[in-house]
Amino acid sequence: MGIIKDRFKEKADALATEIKSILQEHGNKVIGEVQLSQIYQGMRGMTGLVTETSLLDAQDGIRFRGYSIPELKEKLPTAEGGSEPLPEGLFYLMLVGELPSNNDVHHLTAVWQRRSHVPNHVFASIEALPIVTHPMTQFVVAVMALQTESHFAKSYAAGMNKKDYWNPVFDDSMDLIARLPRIAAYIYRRKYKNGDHIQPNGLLDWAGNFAHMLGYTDENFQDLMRLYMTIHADHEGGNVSAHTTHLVGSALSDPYLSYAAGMNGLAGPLHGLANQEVIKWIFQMREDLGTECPSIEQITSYVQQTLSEGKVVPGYGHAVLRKTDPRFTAQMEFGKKCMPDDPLVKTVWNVYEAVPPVLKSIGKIKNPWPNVDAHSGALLVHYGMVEYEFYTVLFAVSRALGVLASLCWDRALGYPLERPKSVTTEQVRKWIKGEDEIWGE
Ligand code: NMX
Ligand code: MLT
Repeated sequence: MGIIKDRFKEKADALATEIKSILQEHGNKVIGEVQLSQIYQGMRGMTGLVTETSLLDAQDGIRFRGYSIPELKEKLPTAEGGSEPLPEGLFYLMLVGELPSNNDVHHLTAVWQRRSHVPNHVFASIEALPIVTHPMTQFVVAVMALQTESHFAKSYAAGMNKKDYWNPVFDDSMDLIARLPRIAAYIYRRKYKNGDHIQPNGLLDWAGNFAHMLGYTDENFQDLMRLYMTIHADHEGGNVSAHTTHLVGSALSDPYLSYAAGMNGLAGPLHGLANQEVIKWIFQMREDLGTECPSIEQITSYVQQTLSEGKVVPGYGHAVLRKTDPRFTAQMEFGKKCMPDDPLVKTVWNVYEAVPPVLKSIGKIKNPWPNVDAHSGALLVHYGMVEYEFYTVLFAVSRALGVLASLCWDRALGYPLERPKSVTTEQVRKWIKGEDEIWGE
């Protein structure tokens, strides 16, 4: 681990020095203005955070340290016999800021294998929950139970110089990422496979081993997990899960507490839970229409019905993106390569034809195009993973890579407590009348 930690620290020290001089010279520059509507409407379009790991462009989609998803597929190391990027490589790229060598990736696989032990009390905490408990709730409870292992919490309690915060945060992040596949697989096997658990395979990479512990032996499923874990890992800093992890971490809550908080946000239907909602919605549509492969016309009127009932069309729309999500496209390409005739996957492609014109016709929806969640479930169903309530847990395991790499940067760069100013509508009323001011310090 020493090598990657040392490289990270070297990069972080250099950036900290650069940020200091940027702020000394340009700290007073104005980067934008805030309109009243923005503070009532979810701060859409307001720049208020710095996140190093990735950047989202409304038209082109996500770039991880400058690399698009097609570029990552070309440049990141793959597993032997596989063709999708190894998420270890993406993590290295987000953490260190450079493309990894094959050795770097193998090193990370070995480190995560070594650190993957999950203490028994975590499994006991999961077992204490009724089996009907949603998998995301079981997952967050397990992460909270694992917090007993936090190096940061122990070091802070013992007394630690603030310059050293990054070090135990780094160790906690590595431990947590290493342990999450085991926890997630345990929940899956507990809830859906009669508690018939599968021991880890120490010869496999992080995502391949995760697929194995879930109980899927098809090599294409392992490759799907590598792709899935790579493309869901990060979406710059403002999304609910990344922002929450960063915010809670800014109070010096340790990585277990911070990540668990972020994942409670991912569990919301407008965020990560949308992946289960998409498949639930398509299953319901197929049942209601009495056909496995509804036509584009049938889907169009079903979408109109969904909207008329005051519900969202899951998997469509985005707070920042204004084009088809490249993560959707990457999954569509996987589908075309591995399962071009699958009826559910074809339905997802028909939904892609049907939904945007309907959403465009309403006028108010800023992005009528599909996001990552519109496609993921159908690929999983193809391999037999039909238990859609589990899908957000897969998203959560992947998202750990991005939000924890960012948390390491937050502490290494010495970022302070996050605490924006709020106002009351009473103050807004007075401000409109010119009787009061709205300003920060
Ligand atoms: N279906 C129906 N209505 C929608 C949709 C949609 N897919 N997308 C946006 N709208 C509505 C939205 O609810 C709002 O209505 P109102 O003014 O009545 O409150 C209006 O259109 C304007 O919203 P936008 O400014 O276009 O979108 P916003 O930035 O507020 O929200 C989402 C973004 C992602 C929350 C929204 O598009 C949505 O609810 N999509 C469906 C859920 C989903 O797929 N979420 C997953 C996002 C990706 N992820 O993994 O996190
Ligand atoms: C994400 O991956 O976090 C989602 O697309 C939501 C977002 O970016 O706001």
